[in-house]
Amino acid sequence: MEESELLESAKKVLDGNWNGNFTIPSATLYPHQWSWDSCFIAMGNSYFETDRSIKELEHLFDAQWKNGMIPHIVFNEKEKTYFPSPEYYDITRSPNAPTHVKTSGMTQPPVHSIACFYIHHNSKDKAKTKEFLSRVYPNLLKFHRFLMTERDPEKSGLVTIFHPWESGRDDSPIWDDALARIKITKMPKFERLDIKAEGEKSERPSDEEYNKFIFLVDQMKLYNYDQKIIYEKYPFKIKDVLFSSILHVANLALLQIAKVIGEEDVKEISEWISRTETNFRKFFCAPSNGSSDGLFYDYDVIIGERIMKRTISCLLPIYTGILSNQEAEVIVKWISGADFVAEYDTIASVDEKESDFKPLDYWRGPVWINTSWSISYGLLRYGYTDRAERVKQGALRLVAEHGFREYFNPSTGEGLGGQNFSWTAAGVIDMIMAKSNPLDLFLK
Ligand code: 9WN
Repeated sequence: MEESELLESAKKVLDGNWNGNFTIPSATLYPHQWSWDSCFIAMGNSYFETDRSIKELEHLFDAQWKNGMIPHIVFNEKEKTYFPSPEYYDITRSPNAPTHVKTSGMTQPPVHSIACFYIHHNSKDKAKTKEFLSRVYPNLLKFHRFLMTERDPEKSGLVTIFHPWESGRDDSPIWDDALARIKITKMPKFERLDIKAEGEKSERPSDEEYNKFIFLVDQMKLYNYDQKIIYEKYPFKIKDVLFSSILHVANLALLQIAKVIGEEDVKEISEWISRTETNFRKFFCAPSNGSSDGLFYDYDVIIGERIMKRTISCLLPIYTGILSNQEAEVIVKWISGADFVAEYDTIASVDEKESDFKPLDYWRGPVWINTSWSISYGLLRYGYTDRAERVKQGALRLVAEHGFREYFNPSTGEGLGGQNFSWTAAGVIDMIMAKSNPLDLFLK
């Protein structure tokens, strides 16, 4: 398929999933608005549909909680095919929850400031998008502050997540041991709807994982979504490399937004940035006593240990600009070696040598476009132009040959999960349209 044809097909996917207020991730599986999906979607739309990308994000920000949390799902109340439903989340228990709209009670990776800056950078009407940035700056600042305080009482500059769904990588093997430690005291009654929709049941999280997912939601409800109480009593608390890496870039993007709108008081943001830079290795790297493999691992706050599972998150810090050239080189070796390389030089979500690797199972092996897309920009940033181009061209080929699918078999390229998947389309648009490395806009 020609590049121009692929671009037109990608635009059609986003048009088809737009419902007038926001873009759904995919028609059968995900009929509501998802937070980080909408950010990627807005980035794709920023080249041709400025108004739509603004509307998309403002719809999301309208559902922001009083404590600054941007929820991971904003529900379309007409849609009844997704579980957990708004009734199940029952956010009315929290005084922080919005009352005019139904949302989930947790959050997702903070791509928002990056997406907002993208919209302005790619727009033809800078006056309009400057106004948009002025409008949303308080939302963004409040969200980052929520993550840097409520989700980081240690002041490490690294974010603690309360649920695998907050990571955006639901059934990654990273969570296995932490979930195994959780004893379900009261089994929630529910019916899974995700396995009734499109896709094979074997590609989705197992029932055992799903029971824990719902039990954790029940625990959040038990504590009325009070972040301080949850931090004290909750059984699942993990400082996540991918989440924290994205927040670092988002903080740098927020500084750029402040510059555009003439906001001079950015001390707080600069302080967050230096906290992250100071502690990133302390929490996420194994001590460099010869046993370190140079990768970055999530940190389990409850047991005070790193989670030594080789997944795509271990590589993602190349996207942050925090790494030295030597550290980046180690990551590049992993990306170019046999372990993570998937069909057409894209990157698998789990190292194929890990015992938990499963090529068809969601975040346990398949290739996802958003992570390969982000890593290709990280590679470019550190001067690995050839490898970056291979990852990018590979991702485009994967989609051209196997469709706008949710994820892909790393060994065969076969498309899996939802069809006409929005962020896959958005990634394709951006990878075709970006004139230079977008990370250069933010990173020093
Ligand atoms: C739970 C919508 C979302 C993505 C996540 C992906 C998946 C939801 C689910 O779909 O998660 O939030 O029901 O499986 O893991 O990254 O945002 O596309």
